[in-house]
Amino acid sequence: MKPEILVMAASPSASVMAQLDQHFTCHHVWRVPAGERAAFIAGVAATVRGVATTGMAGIGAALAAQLPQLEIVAVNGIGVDAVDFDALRPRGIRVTNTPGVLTDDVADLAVALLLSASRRIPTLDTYVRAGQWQAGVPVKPARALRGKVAGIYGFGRIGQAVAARLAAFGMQLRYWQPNVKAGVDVPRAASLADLAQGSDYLVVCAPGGAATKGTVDAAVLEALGPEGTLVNIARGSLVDEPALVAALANGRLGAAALDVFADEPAVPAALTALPNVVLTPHVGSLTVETRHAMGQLVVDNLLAHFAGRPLLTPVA
Ligand code: 8YV
Repeated sequence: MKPEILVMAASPSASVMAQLDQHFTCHHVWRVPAGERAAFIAGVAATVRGVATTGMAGIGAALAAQLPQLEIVAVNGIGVDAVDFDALRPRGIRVTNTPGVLTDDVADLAVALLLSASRRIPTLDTYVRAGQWQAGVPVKPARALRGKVAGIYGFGRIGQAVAARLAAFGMQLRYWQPNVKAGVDVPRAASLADLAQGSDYLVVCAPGGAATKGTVDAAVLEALGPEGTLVNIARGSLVDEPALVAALANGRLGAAALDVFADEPAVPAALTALPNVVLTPHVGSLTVETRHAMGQLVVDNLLAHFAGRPLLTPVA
Protein backbone atom coordinates (compact mmCIF):
# COMPACT_ATOMS: atom_id res chain seq x y z
CA MET A 1 0.00 0.00 0.00
CA LYS A 2 1.48 3.36 -1.04
CA PRO A 3 1.20 6.15 1.58
CA GLU A 4 -1.55 8.66 0.81
CA ILE A 5 -0.59 12.31 0.51
CA LEU A 6 -2.35 15.57 -0.26
CA VAL A 7 -0.57 17.52 -3.03
CA MET A 8 -1.61 21.14 -2.58
CA ALA A 9 0.16 22.60 -5.64
CA ALA A 10 1.73 21.32 -8.86
CA SER A 11 5.48 21.46 -9.48
CA PRO A 12 6.51 22.63 -12.97
CA SER A 13 8.89 19.64 -12.98
CA ALA A 14 7.20 16.73 -14.78
CA SER A 15 9.75 14.39 -13.20
CA VAL A 16 8.77 15.52 -9.69
CA MET A 17 5.07 15.04 -10.43
CA ALA A 18 5.75 11.58 -11.91
CA GLN A 19 7.80 10.54 -8.86
CA LEU A 20 5.03 11.66 -6.51
CA ASP A 21 2.50 9.57 -8.44
CA GLN A 22 4.89 6.64 -8.59
CA HIS A 23 5.63 6.46 -4.86
CA PHE A 24 2.45 7.77 -3.25
CA THR A 25 -1.29 7.69 -3.67
CA CYS A 26 -1.63 11.38 -4.45
CA HIS A 27 -4.76 13.43 -3.88
CA HIS A 28 -4.08 16.39 -6.17
CA VAL A 29 -5.91 19.26 -4.50
CA TRP A 30 -4.62 21.78 -7.07
CA ARG A 31 -6.54 19.97 -9.86
CA VAL A 32 -9.87 20.53 -8.07
CA PRO A 33 -11.74 23.82 -8.66
CA ALA A 34 -11.27 26.19 -5.69
CA GLY A 35 -14.90 25.97 -4.61
CA GLU A 36 -14.83 22.16 -4.42
CA ARG A 37 -11.54 21.70 -2.54
CA ALA A 38 -12.97 21.55 0.99
CA ALA A 39 -15.32 18.70 0.04
CA PHE A 40 -12.52 16.92 -1.86
CA ILE A 41 -10.19 17.07 1.15
CA ALA A 42 -12.96 15.99 3.54
CA GLY A 43 -13.55 12.95 1.34
CA VAL A 44 -9.96 11.65 1.63
CA ALA A 45 -8.84 13.16 4.98
CA ALA A 46 -9.21 10.01 7.12
CA THR A 47 -6.33 8.17 5.41
CA VAL A 48 -3.92 10.98 4.46
CA ARG A 49 -0.45 10.58 6.06
CA GLY A 50 1.47 13.37 4.32
CA VAL A 51 0.96 16.84 2.86
CA ALA A 52 3.10 18.39 0.11
CA THR A 53 2.48 22.13 0.27
CA THR A 54 4.04 25.45 -0.76
CA GLY A 55 5.85 28.09 1.24
CA MET A 56 2.93 30.46 0.84
CA ALA A 57 0.13 27.98 1.59
CA GLY A 58 1.90 26.08 4.37
CA ILE A 59 -0.63 24.27 6.56
CA GLY A 60 -3.08 25.83 8.98
CA ALA A 61 -4.55 24.41 12.17
CA ALA A 62 -7.91 23.71 10.51
CA LEU A 63 -6.44 21.48 7.78
CA ALA A 64 -4.11 19.72 10.22
CA ALA A 65 -7.08 18.97 12.51
CA GLN A 66 -8.91 17.36 9.61
CA LEU A 67 -6.10 14.82 9.05
CA PRO A 68 -6.01 12.33 11.96
CA GLN A 69 -3.24 10.20 10.35
CA LEU A 70 -0.97 13.09 9.40
CA GLU A 71 2.73 12.34 9.96
CA ILE A 72 4.67 14.75 7.74
CA VAL A 73 4.30 18.13 6.01
CA ALA A 74 6.80 18.68 3.18
CA VAL A 75 7.01 22.37 2.28
CA ASN A 76 8.12 23.13 -1.27
CA GLY A 77 9.89 26.33 -0.23
CA ILE A 78 12.26 27.78 2.36
CA GLY A 79 9.67 29.85 4.24
CA VAL A 80 7.68 28.00 6.90
CA ASP A 81 5.83 31.04 8.22
CA ALA A 82 2.51 29.64 6.96
CA VAL A 83 2.98 26.37 8.87
CA ASP A 84 1.05 26.31 12.15
CA PHE A 85 3.68 24.59 14.29
CA ASP A 86 1.49 24.87 17.39
CA ALA A 87 -1.00 22.56 15.71
CA LEU A 88 1.66 20.07 14.54
CA ARG A 89 4.19 19.90 17.39
CA PRO A 90 1.97 18.24 20.05
CA ARG A 91 1.14 15.51 17.53
CA GLY A 92 4.79 14.91 16.61
CA ILE A 93 4.12 15.77 12.97
CA ARG A 94 7.38 16.40 11.13
CA VAL A 95 8.04 19.34 8.78
CA THR A 96 10.59 19.67 6.00
CA ASN A 97 11.47 22.60 3.72
CA THR A 98 13.88 23.24 0.84
CA PRO A 99 16.87 25.26 2.09
CA GLY A 100 19.93 25.88 -0.06
CA VAL A 101 18.64 24.95 -3.48
CA LEU A 102 16.80 28.24 -4.09
CA THR A 103 19.36 30.64 -2.62
CA ASP A 104 21.03 31.67 -5.89
CA ASP A 105 17.85 32.23 -7.88
CA VAL A 106 16.16 34.26 -5.15
CA ALA A 107 19.32 36.34 -4.72
CA ASP A 108 19.50 36.81 -8.50
CA LEU A 109 15.93 38.12 -8.56
CA ALA A 110 16.69 40.52 -5.70
CA VAL A 111 19.56 41.96 -7.74
CA ALA A 112 17.45 42.02 -10.92
CA LEU A 113 14.75 43.98 -9.08
CA LEU A 114 17.28 46.35 -7.57
CA LEU A 115 18.80 47.02 -10.99
CA SER A 116 15.37 47.36 -12.61
CA ALA A 117 14.39 49.97 -10.06
CA SER A 118 17.68 51.85 -10.12
CA ARG A 119 17.87 51.94 -13.93
CA ARG A 120 14.05 52.22 -14.28
CA ILE A 121 13.97 49.41 -16.83
CA PRO A 122 10.16 48.94 -16.92
CA THR A 123 9.68 52.67 -17.56
CA LEU A 124 12.32 52.69 -20.29
CA ASP A 125 10.84 49.59 -21.90
CA THR A 126 7.50 51.36 -22.10
CA TYR A 127 9.26 54.47 -23.44
CA VAL A 128 10.80 52.56 -26.36
CA ARG A 129 7.62 50.59 -27.16
CA ALA A 130 5.56 53.79 -27.14
CA GLY A 131 7.82 55.44 -29.75
CA GLN A 132 8.93 58.17 -27.34
CA TRP A 133 12.59 57.67 -28.36
CA GLN A 134 11.81 58.61 -31.98
CA ALA A 135 9.68 61.46 -30.69
CA GLY A 136 12.74 62.82 -28.87
CA VAL A 137 11.25 62.67 -25.37
CA PRO A 138 14.22 63.19 -23.00
CA VAL A 139 15.25 60.43 -20.57
CA LYS A 140 16.13 61.39 -17.01
CA PRO A 141 19.56 59.99 -15.98
CA ALA A 142 19.60 57.21 -13.38
CA ARG A 143 21.86 57.02 -10.32
CA ALA A 144 24.96 54.78 -10.46
CA LEU A 145 25.10 51.82 -8.07
CA ARG A 146 28.84 52.14 -7.56
CA GLY A 147 29.58 53.46 -4.06
CA LYS A 148 25.96 53.33 -2.91
CA VAL A 149 25.01 51.50 0.27
CA ALA A 150 22.87 48.38 0.28
CA GLY A 151 21.37 47.43 3.64
CA ILE A 152 20.42 43.77 3.90
CA TYR A 153 17.64 43.03 6.39
CA GLY A 154 18.12 39.35 7.29
CA PHE A 155 21.60 37.94 6.76
CA GLY A 156 20.98 34.23 6.27
CA ARG A 157 21.81 32.27 3.14
CA ILE A 158 19.80 34.49 0.79
CA GLY A 159 20.85 37.78 2.41
CA GLN A 160 24.52 36.81 2.15
CA ALA A 161 24.11 35.70 -1.47
CA VAL A 162 22.54 39.09 -2.27
CA ALA A 163 25.43 40.85 -0.52
CA ALA A 164 28.04 38.87 -2.50
CA ARG A 165 26.37 39.86 -5.76
CA LEU A 166 26.00 43.53 -4.85
CA ALA A 167 29.63 43.73 -3.74
CA ALA A 168 30.54 42.95 -7.36
CA PHE A 169 28.67 46.14 -8.38
CA GLY A 170 30.96 48.21 -6.15
CA MET A 171 28.27 48.77 -3.53
CA GLN A 172 28.97 49.13 0.17
CA LEU A 173 27.19 46.63 2.37
CA ARG A 174 25.66 46.51 5.82
CA TYR A 175 23.15 44.18 7.39
CA TRP A 176 20.80 43.96 10.28
CA GLN A 177 19.08 41.08 11.99
CA PRO A 178 18.36 40.54 15.70
CA ASN A 179 21.32 38.19 16.28
CA VAL A 180 24.90 38.93 15.26
CA LYS A 181 26.08 36.79 12.34
CA ALA A 182 29.44 35.26 13.21
CA GLY A 183 32.23 35.03 10.65
CA VAL A 184 30.98 37.63 8.17
CA ASP A 185 32.90 40.73 7.13
CA VAL A 186 29.81 42.88 6.52
CA PRO A 187 29.13 45.33 9.38
CA ARG A 188 25.89 45.02 11.36
CA ALA A 189 23.79 48.13 11.89
CA ALA A 190 22.53 49.06 15.35
CA SER A 191 18.87 48.53 14.40
CA LEU A 192 16.63 48.14 11.38
CA ALA A 193 15.88 51.89 11.41
CA ASP A 194 19.63 52.58 11.60
CA LEU A 195 20.20 50.22 8.65
CA ALA A 196 17.53 52.02 6.61
CA GLN A 197 18.87 55.44 7.61
CA GLY A 198 22.35 54.60 6.31
CA SER A 199 21.25 52.79 3.13
CA ASP A 200 20.36 53.78 -0.41
CA TYR A 201 18.76 50.36 -0.93
CA LEU A 202 17.09 48.27 1.74
CA VAL A 203 16.84 44.63 0.64
CA VAL A 204 14.43 42.54 2.71
CA CYS A 205 15.70 38.94 3.05
CA ALA A 206 14.39 38.06 6.51
CA PRO A 207 11.87 35.29 7.25
CA GLY A 208 8.15 35.97 7.52
CA GLY A 209 6.10 35.21 10.62
CA ALA A 210 4.95 36.91 13.80
CA ALA A 211 8.44 38.10 14.85
CA THR A 212 9.01 40.15 11.69
CA LYS A 213 5.44 41.16 10.78
CA GLY A 214 5.21 44.84 9.85
CA THR A 215 8.80 45.56 10.94
CA VAL A 216 9.43 47.59 7.76
CA ASP A 217 7.06 50.26 9.03
CA ALA A 218 6.49 53.96 8.26
CA ALA A 219 9.49 54.98 10.40
CA VAL A 220 11.85 52.58 8.59
CA LEU A 221 10.58 53.76 5.19
CA GLU A 222 10.98 57.36 6.29
CA ALA A 223 14.56 56.58 7.35
CA LEU A 224 15.28 55.05 3.93
CA GLY A 225 14.11 58.33 2.51
CA PRO A 226 13.18 60.09 -0.74
CA GLU A 227 16.28 58.83 -2.55
CA GLY A 228 15.96 55.33 -1.08
CA THR A 229 14.64 52.13 -2.65
CA LEU A 230 12.99 49.19 -0.91
CA VAL A 231 13.52 45.73 -2.42
CA ASN A 232 11.49 42.82 -1.00
CA ILE A 233 11.98 39.20 -2.07
CA ALA A 234 11.09 37.70 1.33
CA ARG A 235 7.48 37.99 2.47
CA GLY A 236 4.95 40.78 2.06
CA SER A 237 4.09 40.44 5.74
CA LEU A 238 7.36 42.12 6.75
CA VAL A 239 6.28 45.43 5.22
CA ASP A 240 3.47 47.71 6.34
CA GLU A 241 2.00 47.84 2.84
CA PRO A 242 -0.37 50.82 3.34
CA ALA A 243 2.56 52.78 4.82
CA LEU A 244 4.69 51.77 1.82
CA VAL A 245 2.06 52.93 -0.68
CA ALA A 246 1.67 56.23 1.19
CA ALA A 247 5.45 56.82 1.37
CA LEU A 248 5.88 56.09 -2.37
CA ALA A 249 2.91 58.24 -3.34
CA ASN A 250 3.99 61.30 -1.38
CA GLY A 251 7.70 61.05 -2.22
CA ARG A 252 8.95 60.21 1.27
CA LEU A 253 10.33 57.00 -0.28
CA GLY A 254 12.02 57.00 -3.68
CA ALA A 255 11.10 53.64 -5.19
CA ALA A 256 10.22 50.02 -4.46
CA ALA A 257 10.88 46.74 -6.23
CA LEU A 258 8.68 43.96 -4.90
CA ASP A 259 8.30 40.25 -5.56
CA VAL A 260 6.08 39.65 -2.53
CA PHE A 261 2.93 41.28 -1.18
CA ALA A 262 0.80 41.29 1.95
CA ASP A 263 -2.22 39.51 0.45
CA GLU A 264 -1.03 37.57 -2.61
CA PRO A 265 -2.14 37.40 -5.34
CA ALA A 266 -3.94 40.66 -4.58
CA VAL A 267 -1.79 43.74 -5.18
CA PRO A 268 -3.28 47.08 -4.11
CA ALA A 269 -4.41 49.22 -7.06
CA ALA A 270 -2.73 52.17 -5.34
CA LEU A 271 0.58 50.31 -5.74
CA THR A 272 0.14 49.24 -9.37
CA ALA A 273 -0.78 52.83 -10.26
CA LEU A 274 2.56 54.21 -9.10
CA PRO A 275 5.38 54.83 -11.62
CA ASN A 276 8.21 54.35 -9.11
CA VAL A 277 7.62 50.65 -8.48
CA VAL A 278 8.75 47.42 -10.14
CA LEU A 279 6.48 44.46 -9.46
CA THR A 280 6.89 40.71 -10.01
CA PRO A 281 4.44 37.94 -8.98
CA HIS A 282 6.44 36.02 -6.29
CA VAL A 283 8.81 34.32 -8.71
CA GLY A 284 12.12 34.38 -6.79
CA SER A 285 12.60 30.61 -7.00
CA LEU A 286 10.72 30.12 -10.26
CA THR A 287 13.37 28.71 -12.57
CA VAL A 288 13.27 25.31 -14.22
CA GLU A 289 16.37 24.13 -12.36
CA THR A 290 15.43 25.38 -8.91
CA ARG A 291 11.81 24.28 -8.98
CA HIS A 292 13.02 20.83 -10.00
CA ALA A 293 15.55 20.77 -7.15
CA MET A 294 12.93 21.99 -4.65
CA GLY A 295 10.39 19.40 -5.81
CA GLN A 296 13.03 16.67 -5.67
CA LEU A 297 13.73 17.57 -2.02
CA VAL A 298 10.00 17.30 -1.30
CA VAL A 299 9.91 13.83 -2.90
CA ASP A 300 13.13 12.70 -1.18
CA ASN A 301 12.00 13.92 2.25
CA LEU A 302 8.66 12.12 1.89
CA LEU A 303 10.40 8.92 0.71
CA ALA A 304 12.89 9.10 3.61
CA HIS A 305 10.10 9.59 6.14
CA PHE A 306 7.96 6.69 4.93
CA ALA A 307 11.03 4.42 4.69
CA GLY A 308 12.05 5.27 8.26
CA ARG A 309 15.24 7.00 7.15
CA PRO A 310 16.47 10.38 8.48
CA LEU A 311 14.87 13.40 6.80
CA LEU A 312 17.13 15.31 4.39
CA THR A 313 16.06 18.82 5.38
CA PRO A 314 13.93 18.78 8.53
CA VAL A 315 12.75 22.03 10.06
CA ALA A 316 13.93 22.02 13.68
C1 8YV B 1 7.83 29.75 -3.51
C2 8YV B 1 8.81 30.74 -1.37
O1 8YV B 1 7.05 30.76 -4.03
O2 8YV B 1 10.61 29.37 -0.75
C3 8YV B 1 9.70 30.08 -0.38
O3 8YV B 1 9.47 30.29 0.82
O4 8YV B 1 8.05 31.56 -1.07
C4 8YV B 1 8.96 30.37 -2.80
O5 8YV B 1 10.12 29.77 -3.13
C5 8YV B 1 6.89 28.74 -3.02
O6 8YV B 1 7.17 28.15 -1.82
C6 8YV B 1 6.70 27.75 -4.14
O7 8YV B 1 6.24 26.54 -3.76
